[in-house]
Amino acid sequence: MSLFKSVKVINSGKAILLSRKYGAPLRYHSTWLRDNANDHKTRDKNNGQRLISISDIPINTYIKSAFLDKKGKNITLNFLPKKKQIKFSVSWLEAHAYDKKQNNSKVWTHPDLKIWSKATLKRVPIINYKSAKSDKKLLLKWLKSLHYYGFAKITGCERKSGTVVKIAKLFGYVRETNYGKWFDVKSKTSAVNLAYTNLGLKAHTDNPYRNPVPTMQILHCLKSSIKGGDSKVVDGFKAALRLKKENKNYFNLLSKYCSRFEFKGKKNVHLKSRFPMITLSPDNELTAIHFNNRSIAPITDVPYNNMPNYYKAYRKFSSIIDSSSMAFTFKLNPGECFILDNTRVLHARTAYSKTGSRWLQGCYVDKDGLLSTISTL
Ligand code: NM2
Ligand code: OGA
Ligand code: ZN
Repeated sequence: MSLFKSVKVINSGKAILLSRKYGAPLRYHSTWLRDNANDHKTRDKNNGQRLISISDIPINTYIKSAFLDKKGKNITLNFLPKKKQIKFSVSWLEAHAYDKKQNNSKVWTHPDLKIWSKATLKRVPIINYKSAKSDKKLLLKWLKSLHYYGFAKITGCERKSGTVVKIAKLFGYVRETNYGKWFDVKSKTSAVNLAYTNLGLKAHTDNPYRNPVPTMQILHCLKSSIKGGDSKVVDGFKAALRLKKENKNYFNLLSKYCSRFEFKGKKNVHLKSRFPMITLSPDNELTAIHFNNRSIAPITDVPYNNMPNYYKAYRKFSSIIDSSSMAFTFKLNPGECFILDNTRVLHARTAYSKTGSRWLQGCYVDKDGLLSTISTL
């Protein structure tokens, strides 16, 4: 039985009205409908890409007549002045409806994001490397959790150099940077980056001095026989929401004004960027956190009168991020790795002893690959 009752041409052919058995009727404009035709003259039959452009659609496009088939599943539309017949499945139209109250659910990130703190992160999404390779269903479930929590672990990885690239290939493509396709995180003398020492690193997002920033990071442990070097992750969105709740003015300052970030490598590397520490979409949804005390450059985008309060806001945000109620703490053992959404989840490590050895390998991957893998698995 059909859930669609009728289709009617309205507004002198400038739109149609689709009546449904359940839910309010839906309207669609003639130009929108013409643009979204799915015939072989509008879209290539091999790759589905659009063959027409907006200039191919007459400005005065209108619908002369509209019919719903007997089963109530498809409609046929006749367009003029450029004669054209287009069929739509009503379920496709319903899935792409825009004639509705714009709800406030997340559209930039994902409505199912799980915002967490130490107390609410019940279980870390975890998978065994072998199962991730062999069980597509398990892999999909884990990748979705990685997306929703912005953090996940893998156990049972090979303790071999370069394994981090194989891990990246589970869901995406390595993003090469000045640090290489992948990099060793080891204590070195005259290190180009503080990450390559045995110092502690406060919670940070990686490479905020790069635009675009790498959106995911993988860190894989090969050796760990030192004292210290414990790992910590913090949900930056949770921290931003806490700041908003505790001091709206501080939240506004950190999202309105850009901070500056900079990194100078040994040769041929000088990266600079500007981002708000708390980045919002034009419709005020949290989309990214940029936070890294080691790479903040002189901040010059805040007007003189606001600078004292901006620094108070920065201090407050930093203290929320560092508060023990926020962090999930763990020890990364050889053969384990963790993956982060670097636009959201901050990571930290405690300082470690000079005796013993510690060897991690890391690489960057972009999140679009993760989302595409989730969509297609
Ligand atoms: N490393 C590990 O963003 C940063 O500077 C953190 C990045 C050197 C690639 C360290
Ligand atoms: C890094 C980093 C953490 C660690 O390399 O970016 O944050 O545990 N390392 O060494
Ligand atoms: Zn880092």
